[in-house]
Amino acid sequence: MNDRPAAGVRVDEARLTSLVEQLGRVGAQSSGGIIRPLYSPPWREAQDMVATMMSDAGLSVREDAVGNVFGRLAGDTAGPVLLTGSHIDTVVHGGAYDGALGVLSAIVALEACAAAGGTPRRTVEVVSLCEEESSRFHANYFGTRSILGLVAENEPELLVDPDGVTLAEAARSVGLDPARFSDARRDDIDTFLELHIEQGRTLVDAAIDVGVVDVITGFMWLEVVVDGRTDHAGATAMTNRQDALQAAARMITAVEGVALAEGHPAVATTGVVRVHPGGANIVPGRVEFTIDVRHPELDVLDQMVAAMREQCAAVATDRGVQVDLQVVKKTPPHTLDAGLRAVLQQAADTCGLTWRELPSGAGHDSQTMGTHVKAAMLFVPSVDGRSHSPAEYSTPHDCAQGASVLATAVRLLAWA
Ligand code: HGY
Ligand code: MN
Ligand code: MN
Ligand code: MN
Repeated sequence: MNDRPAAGVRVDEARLTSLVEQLGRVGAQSSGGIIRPLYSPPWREAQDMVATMMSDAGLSVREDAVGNVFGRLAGDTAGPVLLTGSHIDTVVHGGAYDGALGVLSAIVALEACAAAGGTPRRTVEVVSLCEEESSRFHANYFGTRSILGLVAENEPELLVDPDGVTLAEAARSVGLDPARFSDARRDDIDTFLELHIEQGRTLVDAAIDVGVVDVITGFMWLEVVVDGRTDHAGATAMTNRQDALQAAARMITAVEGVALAEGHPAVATTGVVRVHPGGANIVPGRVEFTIDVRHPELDVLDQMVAAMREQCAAVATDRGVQVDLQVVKKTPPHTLDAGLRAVLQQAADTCGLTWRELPSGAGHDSQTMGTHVKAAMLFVPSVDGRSHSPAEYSTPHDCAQGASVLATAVRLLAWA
C-alpha cells in the first residue's frame, strides 16, 4: 500500500499469506505444483480446510449438495446475498494462487469488514466453488452452474474422467449424494465479486496495482480423433502408410496457424496428445488431441473453429486418414457489470492504489455467474505473467493490496 493513509479497509498481509501457504500445501507434488481435481482426496482436504478458515474468521459455514463451501455473514436487513469467492480446484501441476487466492482473499476481506464495521446491512457470503478447471471431468464451471441450476440431470452419470470414473461415483467417494445435486440451486444471490490472479503480464509490465476486468474471453475445447492404420515401423514403406501421428502433427500446426492468422488476442493450444497403440516400432493407428481456442468475440471464435475443421479435413484427405472433431466445451465471452466495475475502481482509488481495466484471456466462474447475476472481477498481478504452472506466484504485498480493494468494495456494497 502506498504511504497515503488508506481510507479503505486494510487486510492483514501476514494473515492472508499464511492462509495461502497453508492451502498451497494441499495437493502439493514433490515433482512441483499442485494437483487438486474435483472430488479427489486433496479436494476434500482443501474444502475442509477452507471451511475451518471460514469458521475461524467468524463466518457461519455450510457445504452444499455439490461440495461448494459457503461462509455467511448475515446482514441486518433481508434481501439478496452479495457473494464473493472463486474456485478451489487446480489444473494438473498448477499453482497456489489460481482460484485459491480469490477464496482466501474473500475470507479475510469479510473478516476485516466485520472487524471495522460490525454487522453488514446486507448479507454477504464467501464461496469456495467446487470446480472450475475441467481438469478431471468436462464439468465446465460445475460449482457455479449448480448454484444457477444449469446442470442437466444426467450430467453426473455422463461425465467420466480418464480412468472411467463418473462424476457421480467421484462425488460419492467424498461423501456427497448426486441424487441431491439439484438442492445446490440458489436464487437469493444478486451480486458476485471474484478476486483472481491476472495470469498474464499486463499489470506487472505496467506496474499497476490491481486490474478491473471488462471482458472475459470466450472459449471452446475440441477433442480431435485421427484414425489411420497401425503397421510395422520397419517393414512398411514410407509411401504405403496411413500414419495417424504424422497427420495429427500437421493438423496441430494448422490449428496454431489459424490463431496466428487471426492475430492477438486469438489463441489456440493443444495441451494433450494421446498416441495409440504407443509403441516405438508401431506406425500409430490412432491419435487423440485437444484444442483450446479462445477469442473475446463469439463470431470470430466460431469462424476460427470452422477454419480449423476445414484444415484438419484437408490434412486427413491428403494423408489418407479419418478425422473427427467434437466440441466438448463452449463458454461465450462475457462483459462484466459496469456498475460493479465502477465500485471496484472506486475501492482501488479509496485505497490509494493504481488500477487499469483489462480483458481476461483466462476463463472464470464470473463469466457464467454473470449470465444470471451482476458479476465483476478484480485482478492481482502475476509475477512474470506465469500461471497454470508451479512457477505461478503473486507477492504477499500485491495479494494484500488486492484483498484490501476487495474488502473496500464489499464494504461499499454491503455495509454502506
Ligand atoms: O482455462 C482457463 O482459462 C481457466 O483457468 N479455467
Ligand atoms: Mn504498493
Ligand atoms: Mn485456471
Ligand atoms: Mn482460475
